Amino acid sequence: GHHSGVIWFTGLSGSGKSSIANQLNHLLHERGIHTYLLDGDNIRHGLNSDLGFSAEDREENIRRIGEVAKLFADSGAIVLTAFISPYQKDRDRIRASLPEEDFLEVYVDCPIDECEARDPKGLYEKARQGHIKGFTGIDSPYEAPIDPEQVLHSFDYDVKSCADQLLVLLEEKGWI
Ligand code: GGZ
Repeated sequence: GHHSGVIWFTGLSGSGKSSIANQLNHLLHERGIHTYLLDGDNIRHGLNSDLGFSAEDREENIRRIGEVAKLFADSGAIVLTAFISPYQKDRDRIRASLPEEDFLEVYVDCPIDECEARDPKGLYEKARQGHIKGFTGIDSPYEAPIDPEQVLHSFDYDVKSCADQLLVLLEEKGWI
């Protein structure tokens, strides 16, 4: 058996959160571990399709995701969440609502210049041109985690390597 809990990825748009979470999800499945991945594809288009990117809407987005993550963790899964989640207090609130050993905050730390150079959806360019207002890292804040369980340097290490670092963490923590 494995330990259930929440692996909470946070980082800028384009930092690699989703790719790393997907890779880790795959590696855990290979080991027969029950996981569930929450990301923009299954949350912002469905449950949270009523929410935008104001500070209030981001707070509510993260609050609901935290509640859903807890439900899946209760069901026995290792839950992986991949959202910018820019505010420390919102992440702290979810941490505080779970047993201490059930929450791992993972900071996907990538320089904004690199995120902007990648710009997979062209959103940074739109933000620079003023076509998107309140874009994280451009004209909306990102609060880097103060004391995360893991920092991943996704500029220096590729997706596979970052996911492998998390496997080591999960083994050390006795989750797997
Ligand atoms: C940041 C935005 C914005 C604004 C649309 N600011 O690269 P992506 O496209 O796929 O990741 C970003 C995603 C962020 O949604 P989250 O639910 O993770 O954000 S939060 O945790 O802050 O609620 C980006 C896209 O949505 N996007 N507008 N203004 N990212």
